Amino acid sequence: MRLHVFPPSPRAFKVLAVAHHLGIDYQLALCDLTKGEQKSAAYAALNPNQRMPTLEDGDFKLWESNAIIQYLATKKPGSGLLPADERGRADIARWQFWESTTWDPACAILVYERAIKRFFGGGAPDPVEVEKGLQRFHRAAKVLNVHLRGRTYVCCDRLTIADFAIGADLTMAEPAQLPLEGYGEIRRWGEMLAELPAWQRTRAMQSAGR
Ligand SMILES: N[C@@H](CCC(=O)N[C@@H](CS)C(=O)NCC(=O)O)C(=O)O
Repeated sequence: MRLHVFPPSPRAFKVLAVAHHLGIDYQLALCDLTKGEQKSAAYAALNPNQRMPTLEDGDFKLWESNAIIQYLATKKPGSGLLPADERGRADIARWQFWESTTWDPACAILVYERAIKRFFGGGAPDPVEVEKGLQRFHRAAKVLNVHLRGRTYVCCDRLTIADFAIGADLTMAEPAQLPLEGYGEIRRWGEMLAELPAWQRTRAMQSAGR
């Protein structure tokens, strides 16, 4: 299996951390966004969106980080990261969809404006965009914070791919200055995730850029 990723990105983090947690043997294919490698013809043949991450497993190609982590979890059904019961699966799907439609886009505005833009020569953060990001962030964070009250994990009373999906954005909390002060439940849950060996291994790759 090959994982085409740019390790500094939270979307790559999500995929790599799940692969590490499951002990999946993979080959890392660096898709260096700073060099525009996602735009090469070879990469576009794998993922026509010209975005990372992408998984290749033999002749099977899969993009969208949430689909990739579902696929990885199905490889190790005994892990419990994707429980078999229908309500558990629906609950996980709900939170993965929420992550890709609501949480990740909110975090991504702040990540881009405050942490990434300058590396791509985009200049200083745009205050209008930052304000938009903050409003979206608070709206989403309130939902997650209330949900986590009295729960250790997002779904199913156990660690699942939903924790990895949503938690991945917290790895950018510092550089993006995600305003987590008022969200004690999210912070508590994020600290628990940060203790996972797979999380720590992936954080090291994220910092090293590979
Ligand atoms: N919804 C997609 C988002 C993928 C995505 O936007 N990836 C970004 C990096 S985090 C990318 O490859 N950007 C390169 C570009 O837009 O040129 C997923 O979760 O896989």
